[in-house]
Amino acid sequence: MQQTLILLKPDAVQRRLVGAITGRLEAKGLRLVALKLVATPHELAEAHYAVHKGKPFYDSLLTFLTSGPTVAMVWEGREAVAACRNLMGTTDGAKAAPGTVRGDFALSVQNNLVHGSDSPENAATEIALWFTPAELTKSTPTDANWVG
Ligand code: D4T
Repeated sequence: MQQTLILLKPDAVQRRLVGAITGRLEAKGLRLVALKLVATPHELAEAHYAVHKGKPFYDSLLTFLTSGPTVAMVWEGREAVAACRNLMGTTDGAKAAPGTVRGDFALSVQNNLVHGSDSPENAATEIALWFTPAELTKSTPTDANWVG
């Protein structure tokens, strides 16, 4: 089953939107595999956003991600990567579609509340950055026949 890394960034925690955002992922039918609240070390933020190194917004992005606790989660389900990206909405909160997390709760590009892996390959890399194998639970959801 496909897995994805979801981060509720420091703005989501500070704005007390953890429950609202997590509730949407649960309601969709995704299964929670791992969850923790992280005071993100600078090196972890650098590794997570390595693809953006050198871009004008890189330094401020790292400052933002290390500015307060982040909720790190792994979610699992059919097409979990695409399903989460669709629920999140596009990067710029001002332009994200209503009904998405960013469309409903964000106005900023940087402070856009949530990160979701953009491919199964990147999900595997990112999950390994944020979690040890022992932190990833395995279970069979009791509603599997209903959710698919
Ligand atoms: P993440 O990676 O956080 O899920 O966001 P996206 O996949 O939607 O967007 P992204 O990788 O292009 O950007 C990563 C992160 O950088 C911030 N950002 C982005 C920013 O501060 N200024 C910018 O101009 C851009 C393009 C927002 C998300």
